[in-house]
Amino acid sequence: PPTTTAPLPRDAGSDLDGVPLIDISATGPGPAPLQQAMDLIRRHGPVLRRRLHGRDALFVSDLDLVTELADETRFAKHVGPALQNVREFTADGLFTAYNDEPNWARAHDILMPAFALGSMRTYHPTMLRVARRLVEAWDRGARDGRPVDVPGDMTRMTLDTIGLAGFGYDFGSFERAEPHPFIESMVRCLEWSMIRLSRTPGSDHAAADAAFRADADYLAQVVDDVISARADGTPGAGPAEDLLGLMLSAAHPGDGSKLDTANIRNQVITFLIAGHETTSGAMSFALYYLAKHPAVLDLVRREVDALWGDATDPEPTFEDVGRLTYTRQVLNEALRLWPTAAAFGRHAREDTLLGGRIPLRAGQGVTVLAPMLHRQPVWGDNPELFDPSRFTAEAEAARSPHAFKPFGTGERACIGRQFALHEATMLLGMLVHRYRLHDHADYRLTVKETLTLKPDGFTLTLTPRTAADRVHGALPGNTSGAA
Ligand code: HEM
Ligand code: LEH
Repeated sequence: PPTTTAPLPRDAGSDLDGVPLIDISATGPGPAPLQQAMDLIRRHGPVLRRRLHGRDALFVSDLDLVTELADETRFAKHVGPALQNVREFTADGLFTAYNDEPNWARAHDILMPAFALGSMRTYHPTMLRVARRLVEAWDRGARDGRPVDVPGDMTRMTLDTIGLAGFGYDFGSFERAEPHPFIESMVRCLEWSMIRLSRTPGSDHAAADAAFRADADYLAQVVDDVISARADGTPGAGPAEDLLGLMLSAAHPGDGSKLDTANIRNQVITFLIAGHETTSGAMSFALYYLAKHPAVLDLVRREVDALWGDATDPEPTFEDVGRLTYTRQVLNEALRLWPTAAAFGRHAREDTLLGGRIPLRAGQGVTVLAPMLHRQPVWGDNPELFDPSRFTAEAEAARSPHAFKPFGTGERACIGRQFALHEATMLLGMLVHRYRLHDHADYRLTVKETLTLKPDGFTLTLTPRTAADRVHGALPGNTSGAA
């Protein structure tokens, strides 16, 4: 696994509660703060205090402690330093709203039905249409023997999907050689949110902050275009039953209140970002593991071949996606090793002792670091091994539900989970059915952090699969011990 090469700071001593205290002020969090925190936990254990310029942050990956933190009667979501920075451009949108801001519950209650599993049936045709854009682009890559930029193209696909499915807005990402400017600005805003965490007190960041403000203003401007395309009734601006239609028209099921214009804008920015960034990383990691694990790839092939046989252009149905159970296991296993939204904050509702020994004041933040939770002993003695059989129904039923938290926890957990899983499972199935994947560059995983995680510089070459390649009518069979 990738680790940072810089020597790690030593334990600077521990408080009375026995939690190791690590001062990282000498180096700062660097360009990969999440992987640095993973390294600290590997070295010092699954609960530690990280000190940066006199500010202490508690990191937790221990299963029993995470189980406690998931208790909604004692703990709630914490909008910590990272999300406070994101709030500078998403304000009271769902993801960065404080628990007690009225717009959180209002927007949550209005939008929830649009994210229930059944609603995915509505988005399915759009997801398929955009998946086909990616397939066309990859067909051209295959024909020309040109490597495809995996995370770049996954991002093109997920952005076009949330734009069209959520807002009837077409980013047309596959017609652009470079990422859409919205993506470039958004990535810089996320980077700013992350880098800002390592600032030393007293230093001057006026230029970076001005550049950030320009990017944030541009995001807001794109969103105003998206909204006004709808308000003007511009032809092709999309059906009224999508997320934007719901936000513009729906009244709260309880008190009849509606979302105001400023909040709708914050929600659209939030959904355009949240709706694509992490899903594209998840699909990229899944493809990385498939390219590196031929036995697993073979089991996915059997599953998709059993469903779509030799069809050159299968028409995956909504129900088909539910049948791709092993493909879903692969995605879960990729999200175990690299949960693309790697951390979430919790705080105590009242002064309390975590694990009966770690004092926490009401409102004090704790960061749950999912990649290390996902490597705890509950995952067996070889947690670094990629093995989708960890996610059979039986294996899941036998394991604590708190051992796997890629979508966060409680009422502030990810609203887009089903959306992401439907989109990603369908696309992975389609790609494995259509192409042989070649790890032409003998890619070595390096993980880029822009608050979220992505494999950096990952490319593949492709050749079309032929009928002779396909296992006729094969059943997925025994999916255990697949790695
Ligand atoms: C919240 C992960 C896809 C929209 C969250 C949280 C996590 C997460 C961990 C909780 C954050 C916290 O507690 O601070 C992921 C992952 C995804 C994904 C790993 C893909 C693999 C999506 C998609 C959408 C979305 C596709 C929208 C279409 C949101 C929103 C919230 C959220 C709006 C805030 C919910 C609230 O607080 O009410 N996500 N997400 N996410 N996610 Fe996702
Ligand atoms: O701020 C937090 N913790 C630490 C810093 C940490 C970055 C090492 C601190 O200083 O106390 C707690 C919250 C960290 C969250 C970072 C991940 C954000 C991921 C954004 C994903 C948004 N999304 C997309 C789809 N659904 C949600």
